[in-house]
Amino acid sequence: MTTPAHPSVPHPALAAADPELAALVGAEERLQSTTLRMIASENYVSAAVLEATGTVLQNKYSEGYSGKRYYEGQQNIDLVENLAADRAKRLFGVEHANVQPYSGSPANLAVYLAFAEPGDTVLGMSLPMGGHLTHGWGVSATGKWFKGVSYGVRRDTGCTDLDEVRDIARKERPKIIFCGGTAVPRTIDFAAFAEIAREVDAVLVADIAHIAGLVAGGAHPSPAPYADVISTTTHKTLRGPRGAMLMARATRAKALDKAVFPGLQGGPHNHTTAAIAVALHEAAQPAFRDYAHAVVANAKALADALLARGYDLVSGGTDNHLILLDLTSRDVPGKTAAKALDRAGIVVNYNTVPYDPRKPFDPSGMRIGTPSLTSRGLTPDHMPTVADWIDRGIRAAHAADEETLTTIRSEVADLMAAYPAPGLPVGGEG
Ligand code: DSN
Repeated sequence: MTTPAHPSVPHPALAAADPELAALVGAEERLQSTTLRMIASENYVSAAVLEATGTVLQNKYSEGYSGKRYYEGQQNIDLVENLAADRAKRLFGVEHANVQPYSGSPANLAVYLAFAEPGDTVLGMSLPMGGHLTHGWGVSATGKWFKGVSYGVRRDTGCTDLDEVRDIARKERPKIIFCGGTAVPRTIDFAAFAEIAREVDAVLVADIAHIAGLVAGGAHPSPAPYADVISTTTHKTLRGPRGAMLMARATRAKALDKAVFPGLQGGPHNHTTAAIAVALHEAAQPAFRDYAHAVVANAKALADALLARGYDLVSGGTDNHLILLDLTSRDVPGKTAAKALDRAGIVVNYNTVPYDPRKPFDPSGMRIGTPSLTSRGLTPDHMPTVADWIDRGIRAAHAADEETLTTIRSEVADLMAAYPAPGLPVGGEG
């Protein structure tokens, strides 16, 4: 048995047992603490969520569902899973919640297993237009084993044309229709999608992975009255651990549960289930509603500040937590800009823009999100400063001006020091 390290060390047992790994964790804590994290799908979990992921629930196998397990010793695990599922049902206003999917892709795969046969047609938003791989895109198993057909956005508006979706659905008669995606800056019209799905007798899946926290906090309309299935990850705007949930009306419950287990997965990750329960509890508090609205207010303020600096935004702005910047007119590829901003302490991802003339691995755009910085307490008043940093960073990328990037990095770190990140040692003293 090794002697525990000094208790002021953030992870004493880890530091004692594996200093090499502990040093990497510390470095990541410092990175997350000192940078402006603007990847739209990321966030900071609370210390409580973080603690739940590190509990002894990690040690337990629990194939099956509460009350119907294939292993004994589930006295506590059943209650944990019930708590998470009940909280999900209450928060999202749904009849059934399965909290076992390991993450978003397995959750979506379970929907296929539940409601389609290999070779059936599925309709989703095209990946380069803002969709997700698992919505039937060709390189994904969902596009290889099913016939994926897609809708996009209009060239003139940057928004989805629901008449076009209806036309494709009438022609292709998909078994499943996905709405939602990874780079959709505008409100999703769940009612309109539901009407189309009903007309062609398709199962409507609302993939709200990106906006689940906004839905929970009342900052985006809910799909609950309209979608047959709601699929979501738990770690984006919802601010939970890396995991996923499938929610549905009671009539769809059996098929979904069977698809998750035993169809696709083995034992659920009970420590993750526990952390999901904590995150759902946090998301049910009044403060989370404020958070969700603040995420959107920050994104809108940032969009306005970028527009004022002459940038092109897909769809002209945002209704939610993300902005899709089209850098075509700036003559800086998205990847070059994103890598320069990374050196400036601003972490984003390069992204395709609709009708992108460039390749996905070197596209024309950048995706920018406000969930993480809002979790640190930044407000719309900070967004002109953030827009200035992004603008200066992009100009510096164009001019290969490393000095400016270094200057921005220290300005960013100064601001971040005043807004400690949830769940991290203060000041990133990893
Ligand atoms: N990786 C997620 C995102 O960034 O949107 C999608 O799976």
